[in-house]
Amino acid sequence: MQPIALLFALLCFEAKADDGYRLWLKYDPLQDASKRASYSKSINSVYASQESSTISAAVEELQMGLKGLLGKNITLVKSMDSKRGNIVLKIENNEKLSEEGYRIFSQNGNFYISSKSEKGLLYGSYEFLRQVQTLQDLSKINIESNPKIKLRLLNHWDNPNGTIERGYAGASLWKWHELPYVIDPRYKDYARANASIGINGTVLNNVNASARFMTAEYLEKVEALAKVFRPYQIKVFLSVRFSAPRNVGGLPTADPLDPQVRQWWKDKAKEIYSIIPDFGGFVVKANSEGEPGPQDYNRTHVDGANMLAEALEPFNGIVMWRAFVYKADPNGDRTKEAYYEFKPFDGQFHKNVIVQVKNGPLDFQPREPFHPLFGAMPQTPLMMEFQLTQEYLGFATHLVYEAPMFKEVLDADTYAKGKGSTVAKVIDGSLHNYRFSAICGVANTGSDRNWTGHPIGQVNWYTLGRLAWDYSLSSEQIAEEWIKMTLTTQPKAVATIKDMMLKSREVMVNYMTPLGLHHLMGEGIHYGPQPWLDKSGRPDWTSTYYHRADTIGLGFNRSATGSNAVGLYAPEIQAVWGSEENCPLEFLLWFHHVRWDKKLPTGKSLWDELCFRYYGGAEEVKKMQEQWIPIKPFIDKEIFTDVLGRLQIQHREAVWWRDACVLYFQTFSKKPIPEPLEKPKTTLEELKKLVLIYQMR
Ligand code: BDP
Repeated sequence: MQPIALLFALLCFEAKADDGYRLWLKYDPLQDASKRASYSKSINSVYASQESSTISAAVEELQMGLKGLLGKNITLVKSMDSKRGNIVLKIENNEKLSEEGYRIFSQNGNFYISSKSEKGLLYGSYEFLRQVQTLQDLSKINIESNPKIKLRLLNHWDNPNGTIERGYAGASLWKWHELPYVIDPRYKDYARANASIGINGTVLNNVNASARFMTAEYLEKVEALAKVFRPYQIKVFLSVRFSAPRNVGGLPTADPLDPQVRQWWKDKAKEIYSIIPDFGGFVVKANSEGEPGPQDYNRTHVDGANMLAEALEPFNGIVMWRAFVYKADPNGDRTKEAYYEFKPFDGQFHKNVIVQVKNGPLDFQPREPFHPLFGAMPQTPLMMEFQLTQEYLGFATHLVYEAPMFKEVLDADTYAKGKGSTVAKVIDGSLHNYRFSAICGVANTGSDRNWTGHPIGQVNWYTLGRLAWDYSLSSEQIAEEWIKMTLTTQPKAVATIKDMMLKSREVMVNYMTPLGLHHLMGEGIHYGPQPWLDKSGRPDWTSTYYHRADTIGLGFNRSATGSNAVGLYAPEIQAVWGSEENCPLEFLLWFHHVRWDKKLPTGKSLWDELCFRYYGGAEEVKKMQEQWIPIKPFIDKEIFTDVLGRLQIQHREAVWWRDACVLYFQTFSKKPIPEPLEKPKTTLEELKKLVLIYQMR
């Protein structure tokens, strides 16, 4: 080869390096040659018994995916090819399937994807591709699958100016200033990615909402996105600003009992549906963290939610009313407030209202007990809000696989109707026979080429969809699927990456907030340690409010002798969490103020255990770095280097967390760091300055 040609070839090769854009829909040729040959032999064409834009999307994906994976053109045939090897998309009645469910099976040398509706055909097609991507045996394939939760949503905290609240992967995906005229091809890829994991709705804008989204100008833009998402069965929703009738409607009030206000929302709903006929509905953050709401007019959450619900009802829209509310009370306990505010309203919400509850009673911490509202509102559909974006989990620089955290909450038992009344059964509607079921994740996507900043952050988006569809999937299975589809199918590399991912959340808990500690993050930014923070805009935004360290011990007493937040849970739970002796160590300091010298079941004193956890967490990150290095030959170079760099930052910062917390809590415990742990190389004073630098504008 001529040198110039060689250089060109090299450049082309370089250009092909994986930038992560294709997510888990990568469709590179399968590395396993024998599997590839066997799939190629058994798949020739695709045949669809009906036509629709959704079915076309499914066919297009199957053709594109299989072409990439198998290196073979899969033709769309107008009648079943007698040569066999057809993938047949077929609408048929099957009483075991819900509207979105599907069945995949093989018969007489053909593969069938069947469903009651085009929706199931779409989801089944992605499942078929997943089977190939993860090298499953197709010869006897027989899968029947129905989603466990009806509405499976992403919540984008995106602002009209392109910024994202708590977004760490670039700017907003939505280019509002270009819409509706310019349609970024990325919108379609976003829809494909979501459909592939069963996500069927997206809330486009921040819960701290701009009233601008209620203007005709913005509704046209929203419709432009809805149009792209429609074939992929993704409905759009908007967060609304409660004061919109005043802000953009020219009314003097937004009082939900004012007839003019009520009419304004009715007219607005009519206008929205005339532009976006399949619009999903509203999300509302009201009277929370300074946002406007019905209480501004001495009305209640029910008054506000029901007004909007009545406006949307004729069009089958729904209202997702958030329960994330808390008053600034230095003597109170923030973790109890939403319960007190909402529980009395059980049964009073209009039939198309669903109350959206964060997984824990505080705010997306690395570990929280489940929210006490789950199980406590049998007559009001409750939905789950998880946070995919890593606001309190080290942004996009720390590797944290969130599935174990989500599953811990979903699997938790509320005992609302006796043993086995899990949070999952509350939110899938089965426990209380709710009219709706829904789950959402605050998106971690942005304009970064790889969508999520951290290449492994993609898995958290993937996880939300997979768990929303079927929360009985294990963290392990979800990790394995994602790794094989996204990074590598080489067995040793898969096992190593999976191991890193599965432990990552616990590792983070250990170096940030072990033993039930919470909210020790830097003020406002929520990054880096600031356990000494004792003054802020509100008392419950400080760290000292939460950890309550003193010379006697550490932790927030939420037992019956303290705030009694534990009293909001079922008696079976109170008996465990409410007793310092029985409380599992992961929630110990969440519920109890424990003496420094208290001997724990591990055999260590609280102080020693705390130190060992902080040091152990930081040490584990170092091990993760060491584990990552040998997998280099098996994954893309660009992704390898990117993750390695992030692991280096994560290790530095895990040490930062460790040192800051241990040195600070030591000023109360007055005890030495136990042997053989090495003393931090920095001083507390130096560390205090560091977080301030992070907070500088
Ligand atoms: C907090 C975030 C804040 C959000 C709020 C919410 O710090 O930016 O607006 O949650 O969920 O965690 O409304």
